[in-house]
Amino acid sequence: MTMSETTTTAPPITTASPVTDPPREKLTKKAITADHPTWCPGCGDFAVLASFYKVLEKRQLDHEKIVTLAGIGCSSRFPYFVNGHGVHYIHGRAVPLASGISLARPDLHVFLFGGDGDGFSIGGNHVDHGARKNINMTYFIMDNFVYGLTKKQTSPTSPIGFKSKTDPTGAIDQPVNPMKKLIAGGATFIARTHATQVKHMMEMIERAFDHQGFSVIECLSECVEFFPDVFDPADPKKGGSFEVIQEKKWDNTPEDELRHDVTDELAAYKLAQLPFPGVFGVFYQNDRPTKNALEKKWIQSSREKTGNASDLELLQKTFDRMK
Ligand SMILES: Cc1ncc(C[n+]2csc(CCOP(=O)(O)OP(=O)(O)O)c2C)c(N)n1
Ligand code: SF4
Ligand SMILES: [Mg+2]
Repeated sequence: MTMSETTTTAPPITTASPVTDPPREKLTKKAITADHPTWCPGCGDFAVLASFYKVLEKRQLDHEKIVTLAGIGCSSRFPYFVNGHGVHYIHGRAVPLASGISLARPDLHVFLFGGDGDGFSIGGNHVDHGARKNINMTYFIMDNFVYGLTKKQTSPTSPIGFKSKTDPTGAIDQPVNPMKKLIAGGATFIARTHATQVKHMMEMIERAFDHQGFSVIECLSECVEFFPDVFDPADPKKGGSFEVIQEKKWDNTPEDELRHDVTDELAAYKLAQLPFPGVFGVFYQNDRPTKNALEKKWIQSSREKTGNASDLELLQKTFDRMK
């Protein structure tokens, strides 16, 4: 059949009454839950998953726009347990994957999950670049100070003296300070929480989600199998103290002088220097433009220079140049 024949037999275009979308079903925990989590009983990561479900339920995000991504590790099994778009990707490489998705589909909610090894060891370099480029995503790092999945090797956050399969006589290397690394890297939202503090954890997830840019939360999440009780000093139920950062209210009171200005990079650095277990909450937040926004602007201005040529026309021109 020729083109002209097709045109003559095509049905006329009608201007029928507009189709209205059916009302959305409420996003419930049941709808977001996928496989039963395979973590060890008591693992801190369960609380992170429960908090994430609660935030999704509370915020009623469009189900089809939820994307969960991860590298490799116990914590990185996260996307299996969320009913949505998701990828359990390559160890340490989830930030570049998330960056591509975030830049290509800015309408999606890109959530990234992983461990201390995934984020600060093999993926450390990618975290730095995601941070400096300020690519829009919410990155949740479940820090248990150990490689859990591979059964107890020293991780970049393991404290000096930690005995593991790779350091049977005790770790001797200076650990990474996640807050300092993220501040120096250029992340524009940096927070710290604890898996036993569900309310605080949810608040941090919501604030990170609301921030435009590279938002990271470090969450102390106990590996009950290979590094038990290490986070008790920050768990009031186990005799510790969970000290929350008091943020400035800008209310001109003398008390406010002492409160933390989240836009002050040096003040954030000072908080990050505090000895373990340190403090919890938002260390740093900054409204630097995202790569998503800058790239969008650049694409628009580049397209204007071509007289708003279509993708096909641009491709054709490129091929013509190659002839
Ligand atoms: C390229 C590559 N190197 C090493 C591994 C082995 N490996 C898998 S998970 C992991 C570390 C996981 O530790 P972490 O990211 O802290 O996650 P956790 O299991 O503690 O949640 C390692 C070394 C791998 N899968 N791929
Ligand atoms: S090995 Fe540790 S991190 Fe992995 S599931 Fe078990 S308790 Fe959790
Ligand atoms: Mg770990």
